[in-house]
Amino acid sequence: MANRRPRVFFDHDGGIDDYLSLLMLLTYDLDLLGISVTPADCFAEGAVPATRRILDLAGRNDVVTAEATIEGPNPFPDDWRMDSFKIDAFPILNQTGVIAAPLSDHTGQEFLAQTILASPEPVILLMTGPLTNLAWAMDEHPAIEVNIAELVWMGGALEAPGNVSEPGHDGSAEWNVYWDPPAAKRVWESGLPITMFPLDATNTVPVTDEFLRAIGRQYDYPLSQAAGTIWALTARHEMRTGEDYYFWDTLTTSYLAAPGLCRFDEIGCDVVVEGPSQGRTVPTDQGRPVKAAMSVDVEAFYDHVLTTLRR
Ligand code: AGV
Ligand code: CA
Repeated sequence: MANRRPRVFFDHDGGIDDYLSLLMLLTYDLDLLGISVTPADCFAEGAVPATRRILDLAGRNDVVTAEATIEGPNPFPDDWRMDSFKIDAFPILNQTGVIAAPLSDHTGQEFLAQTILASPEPVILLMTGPLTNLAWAMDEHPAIEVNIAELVWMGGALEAPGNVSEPGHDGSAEWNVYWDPPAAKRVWESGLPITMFPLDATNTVPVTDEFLRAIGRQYDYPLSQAAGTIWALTARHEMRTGEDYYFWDTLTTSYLAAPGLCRFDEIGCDVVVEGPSQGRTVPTDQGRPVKAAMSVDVEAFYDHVLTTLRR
């Protein structure tokens, strides 16, 4: 019998919910082939060891992590990127002072390409940050495209307003596109099947005080303890960053185990690469077809997260 577990490569960008996505992913019934860390919503010096420490905590030091080195044109605020150092310093992740989960000799972008090329079966590529490494990999190693079964991506804002509020920008873009608009455009020009989780869907699932209390009540489970501590960093997020914290990347990740939690539309979509709307994803009939999550079974999703972390 062939091994039917999905083969997944994870590219994340070290934001708070990127680590929570990793914790969830590690509980799912799939083969995690490797991880690349994009230096976008993080500093790689914090995010790479934090990722490896989480792998150690979960008993998964068979998974290799690699540090990607390409930077997009529109940097994230340093204050947000600093959260990666806080998570890397959490006592629960620093009990021994050694990290067992391996670090690749390759750059993250090369590791992503080589891992996908080497896979005997097509890979699901889960990306919870900018599309930079995929765009690079498709230019440098065009053969990877046929070995990617599906791109599952947190990014974009279709009917919903964007979440970028930077000088000179009109606010219509979501950050993962805005960090590197040409990368998104490059991926759009490919033939890859794209399943995206734009703000239209993620706006319906904020991290609420009620959710944090529910996680607190299941602190006997080590995974809930680690996740709850990470989530606590999102407290009063709007006072720091001007917006609430959402289950952006975690909703996207849940698709790999519970694809029925969202309702999807097949739509045409374009990416704006320059000017005041750069990074905007525009729905248009002439655009490139994508499958976009547009609404969520909200209570079922919160339940899914809580159940997933009871271990
Ligand atoms: O736009 C959402 C993406 C997700 O991948 N990230 C955070 C999630 O990891 C960027 C982002 C947008 N607004 C933010 C973000 C905020 N207020 N704080 C931190 N990151
Ligand atoms: Ca992210």
